[in-house]
Amino acid sequence: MKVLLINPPISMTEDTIPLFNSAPLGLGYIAAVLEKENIDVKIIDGYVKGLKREQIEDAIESYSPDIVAISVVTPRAKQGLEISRIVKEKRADICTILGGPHITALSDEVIKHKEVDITVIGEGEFTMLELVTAIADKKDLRSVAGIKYKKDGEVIETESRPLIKDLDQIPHPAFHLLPIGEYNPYPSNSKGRPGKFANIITSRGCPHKCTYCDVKLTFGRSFRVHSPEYVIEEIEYLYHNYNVRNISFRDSIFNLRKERIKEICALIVKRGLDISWECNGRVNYVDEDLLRTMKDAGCWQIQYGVESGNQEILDKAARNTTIQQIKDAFKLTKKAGLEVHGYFMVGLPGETKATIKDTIKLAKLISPDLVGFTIAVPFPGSEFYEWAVKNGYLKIEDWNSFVFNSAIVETPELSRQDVLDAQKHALMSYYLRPKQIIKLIMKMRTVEDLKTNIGYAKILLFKFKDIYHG
Ligand code: B12
Ligand code: SF4
Repeated sequence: MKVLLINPPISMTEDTIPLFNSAPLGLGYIAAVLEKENIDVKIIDGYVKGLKREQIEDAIESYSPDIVAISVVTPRAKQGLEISRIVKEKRADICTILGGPHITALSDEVIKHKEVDITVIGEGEFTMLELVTAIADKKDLRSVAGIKYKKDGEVIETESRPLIKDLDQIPHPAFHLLPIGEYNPYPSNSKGRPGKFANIITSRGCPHKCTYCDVKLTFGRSFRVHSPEYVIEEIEYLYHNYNVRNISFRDSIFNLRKERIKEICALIVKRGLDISWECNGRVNYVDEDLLRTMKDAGCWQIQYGVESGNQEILDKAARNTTIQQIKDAFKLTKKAGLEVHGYFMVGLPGETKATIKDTIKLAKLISPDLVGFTIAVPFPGSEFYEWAVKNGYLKIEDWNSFVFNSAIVETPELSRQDVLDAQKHALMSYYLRPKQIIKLIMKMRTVEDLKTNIGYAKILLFKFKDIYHG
């Protein structure tokens, strides 16, 4: 059995290499599980390579797989289906399997497409292994939990698959099948080390209930972790085999369990790993002791989801954070000598022009080193999506538009144009302040930094849409 795993590109026809990118770890884990059982597997990252239709066709032709399995996030739903169609046009006997966050949310809708044979709901590692084995042995698929498939024109849903209890039983992602060296979330990072970049995940699931979030569908509400030893083994592997010196921890909440993070930090120091790293953090799990330990172990930046500067909007979104916690976290993080990246949103339920002003005001007050003002996207499966559909507020239903720089929701308080204008205004008024410009200039250490900042400035002033491209 030959299995081809594909991460779809942004567009099948245009040049679209994303500005920021990271490795598709979901496919990396699936490939590792299959390889462990001696199954022939290959990954094509069409996203980072900006592959077009012809290149994908060539890849299918030259590898000649028995199964093509595609990873689908909502804005890549059309591309996922198009790749399935290409596969079926080439060879109707190739089995097409779709998985990923969008499929987990809307498997019923996707399985109806004739070019799709199987949809996978939730975590894909062991489902894929069982599926490939069952297909190879020509067994009935009914025994494979967590899928929908078609038999004699009828859609069959199997029993649901429980979440993977012990994450350490999953082998490390198959990094050797990915183009490590082509990934980078930041074109340049003055705190970075010379060497390559890689993203890793140390936990799955989140106990919080933010109404715009769909992560619960795939990973559930229980927080499951890899052991610190597993995490260090992965970093050491990347360090010694790929010269990786810059790590991005992409967990939804990296800092949820303080003692665990301290253990990971202690191991980084003990093993003499000279790395620079950054992570996603949540403002309500921060303290000085933890931040200092992180800094001593090579952390240079924390990215916090602030979302709104208005307490009512935060409460409506069930963020379970307060404005005071946000202010404290930013203060403490800066005090510990770390850079802070603040993610803000415009257009959450209840948003008005006045609440957007509160958000811009808070951004200027807490003054992150980098800010992102994204437009809130109602991903299928989230309460935000249900709210938008129920009230008739979802104005655009083209999946390609479910990206953070596209306004698809309109409420009586805010038109789509209001949301777009607010996002642009927020970014401009944040960055184009003398204080912020001086701060950026002061931080520049290398010619690379200068080039990057000129690039950002050009984008900000002339090609705004490219900031959240992808
Ligand atoms: C790191 C990250 C990125 C990175 C890398 C993404 C990548 N290539 O994997 C970057 C920065 C590039 C990125 C970009 C974007 N991202 Co992103 N990202 C994440 C993040 C934080 C972690 C991803 C990760 O590694 N997860 C761990 C792995 C193990 O999980 P996984 O990828 O979901 O895969 C598992 C299952 O989904 C399933 N599965 C996945 N693919 C397949 C395929 C098959 C065949 C099968 C059987 C199973 C399967 O099995 C996997 C293993 O269990 C997630 C949030 C999260 N906690 O997951 C958001 C998330 C995936 N991103 C999201 C979005 C929206 C985007 C963007 C569209 C943002 C934008 N610009 O508008 C782009 C699209 C990128 C693309 N591929 O086209 C959304 C997707 C929501 C949705 N319903 O589609 C998420 C869930 C966050 C959120 N709720 O907002 N992202
Ligand atoms: S947005 Fe973050 S904190 Fe909120 S539920 Fe999703 S993963 Fe958890």
